[in-house]
Amino acid sequence: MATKKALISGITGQDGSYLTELLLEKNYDVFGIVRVKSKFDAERIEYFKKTPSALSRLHLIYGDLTDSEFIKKTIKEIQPDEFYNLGAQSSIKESFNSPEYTCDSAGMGTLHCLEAIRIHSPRTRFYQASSSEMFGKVTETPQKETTPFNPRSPYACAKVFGYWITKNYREAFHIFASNGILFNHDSPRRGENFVTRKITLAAARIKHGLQDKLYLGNLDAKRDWGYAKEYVEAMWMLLQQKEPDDFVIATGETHSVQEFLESAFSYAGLDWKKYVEIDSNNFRPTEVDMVMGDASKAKRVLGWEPKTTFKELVKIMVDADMRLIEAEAQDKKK
Ligand code: NAP
Ligand code: F7E
Repeated sequence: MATKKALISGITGQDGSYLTELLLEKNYDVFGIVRVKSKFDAERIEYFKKTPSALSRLHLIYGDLTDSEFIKKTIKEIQPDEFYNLGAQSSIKESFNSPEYTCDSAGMGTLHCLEAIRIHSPRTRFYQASSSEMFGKVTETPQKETTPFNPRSPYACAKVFGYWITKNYREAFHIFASNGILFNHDSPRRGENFVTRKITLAAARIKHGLQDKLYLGNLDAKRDWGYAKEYVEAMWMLLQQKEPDDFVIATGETHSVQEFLESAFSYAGLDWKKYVEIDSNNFRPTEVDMVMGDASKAKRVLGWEPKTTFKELVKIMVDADMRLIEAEAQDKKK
């Protein structure tokens, strides 16, 4: 069988790096869209450095989702079997500061991909990185594929557009286009501006005497947190189905930011109350108070279910940041 070609936007992100590993292991040729100014995060490509044969199947293309001509040209040239659209300005807080750019990348960027597929490569299977943030101020719990959307940020509004335009191109043009509605998923590769990583990095730095305080915002918000490495498997599974469809991917548990904080600090041997201060700058104009997903359709149809528990995720992230900060501290001593 010929080697399959996958195109990934957002390859330098948390999910993009795990998905690249998964697809290279499955013998795909992987093409990744990298922003011209972006640095391919060294920490996120350890695997590729250790496996030179995989490196020869990884191709980086410089461009941007907001550039429709670039997306058209890329899809025309590559003719990918699968396209994973993971690129977006993905910070909710930042989306209130840069609403237009957020909508251009996360919303219109999705349309650019679908139009390019429709015109130049209609057999390409398309994965859209939809989000639990679309449920926003939730109208039922747990949230499933039929739960109405009620977005609470420019980011979430853009993702709602991305969701519907994906569904529309599936229905109108018979493109194999599926939405993965993923609830929060984190890992040691999570960006430092997201709350879990901010907490685990702070715990490691405080433990090594490199930080005194951790400034946070709303500790009462609740999220359904899973392990990113497992969530990219679901993305791949979505595109291997007979028919395109939309799936919620979640753990089915919800925990507050404070619970994450307590677990991470106590695992690091610290009392969080001694170090944490609340800074109003970390609050959002409108907040998503609680999400909790029902992934029973994914279990039934895809055979996907989460394996890593909340406590295990906390440990994975704290252990990784302890190693990282320890290595940094050793380097400074040299
Ligand atoms: P992430 O770490 O923030 O990565 C986002 C990626 O998008 C980065 O590679 C970034 O490039 C790229 N990007 C940003 N703007 C772009 C543009 N205009 N053109 C091309 N690429 C652009 O996000 P993630 O956590 O891996 O999430 C992947 C996707 O799933 C995102 O669309 C996110 O919104 C969505 N999602 C995430 C979660 C979650 O809990 N992680 C849950 C649901 C949905 P740079 O490296 O240059 O910044
Ligand atoms: O916030 C609260 C904050 O920024 C989680 C993205 O991947 O998942 C992510 O969005 C909660 C919020 O993630 C701080 O108010 C308190 O209630 O880690 P976060 P998010 O907003 O849930 C969804 C599913 C996506 O789709 C997004 O792309 O934590 N919080 N104090 C804080 N949050 C941050 N960032 N920083 C704080 O200091």
